[in-house]
Amino acid sequence: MNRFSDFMLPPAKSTTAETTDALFHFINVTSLIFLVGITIAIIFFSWKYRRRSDEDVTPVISHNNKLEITWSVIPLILVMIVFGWGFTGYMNLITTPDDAYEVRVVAKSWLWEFHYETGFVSVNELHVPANRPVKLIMSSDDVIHSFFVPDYRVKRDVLPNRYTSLWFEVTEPGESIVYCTEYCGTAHSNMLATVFAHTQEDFDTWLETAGSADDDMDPVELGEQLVTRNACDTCHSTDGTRLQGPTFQGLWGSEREMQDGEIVVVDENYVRESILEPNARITKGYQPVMPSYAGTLNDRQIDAIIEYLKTLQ
Ligand code: HEC
Ligand SMILES: [Cu+2]
Repeated sequence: MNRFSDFMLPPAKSTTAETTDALFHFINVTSLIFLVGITIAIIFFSWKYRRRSDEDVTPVISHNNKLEITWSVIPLILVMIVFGWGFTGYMNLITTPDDAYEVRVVAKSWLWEFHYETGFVSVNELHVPANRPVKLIMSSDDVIHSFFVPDYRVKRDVLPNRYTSLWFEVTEPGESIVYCTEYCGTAHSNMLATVFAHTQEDFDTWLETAGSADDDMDPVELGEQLVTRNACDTCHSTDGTRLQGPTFQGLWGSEREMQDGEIVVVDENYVRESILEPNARITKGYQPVMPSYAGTLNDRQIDAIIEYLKTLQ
């Protein structure tokens, strides 16, 4: 069963995954048994009752009580088993344990933001303690996204103007991939994140040091890191390639034409405005798809990104 299970599904890394998998295998195996049985019966009967001569006449059979009850009751039992099992699993998935550790999730086209109790925000990296229930309170800044971690067997839509939540308990420290599983535009397939499950102790240390590690870093180096950490590089290249957004190469100090014809020189204020209010002015030839980083990046971080952009000539 284990080998079969590994072949069918990714490794199960949450406490609720086993119930989900058992039900999945039950439905699959019963369907397979019926498929094979019915196929064999069809082939056998069409051979056994084939027409042999012109005198062959089909007998008239109006009904058969025993047979009809059997083929109604057996499927009813199977369906009730699937219902009971599925309902229990569903109730477990929607009832969050009381002592859950809460993380706020904000989805934006096309990245995931994770806000922790300390005010620290990580982008496309979710850090959680293992062996403790974690509750995600999720909403979207724009269109409908969906948070899906195959390893944990959990998935829930993330909507604008409304909170949805989801919980899981990771069984051991490790990494798992998060997918956006609601088609949300051109870079939907890049909307990935990684969950890092730590021991409670490692998690506490991580949370304590997260963010403050930036304090004594060189601004250019910090800026470069922030561009990756905040997924700017999914839309902006540094080598001249055009992605969703204009390349950062040679951007600093250049003249840019806006959609309304206005000419802007890329300076500190323009970069700052682009990061906090990307839709205030849209660069000509591009779509207004950049998410706002207001509340995610602080002044020091914006300064660091500016210093980094200056080096990309
Ligand atoms: C989802 C894609 C996306 C992400 C992520 C993104 N941007 Fe943008 N960005 C764009 C697009 C598209 C434009 C051009 C349209 C506009 O002006 O809004 C743009 C414009 C800009 C501009 C102005 C460039 C110009 O030529 O006028 C700057 C500066 C900028 N982004 C910086 C950033 C930084 C810094 C980050 C990360 C903190 C970031 N962007 C993340 C898509 C993105
Ligand atoms: Cu999405």
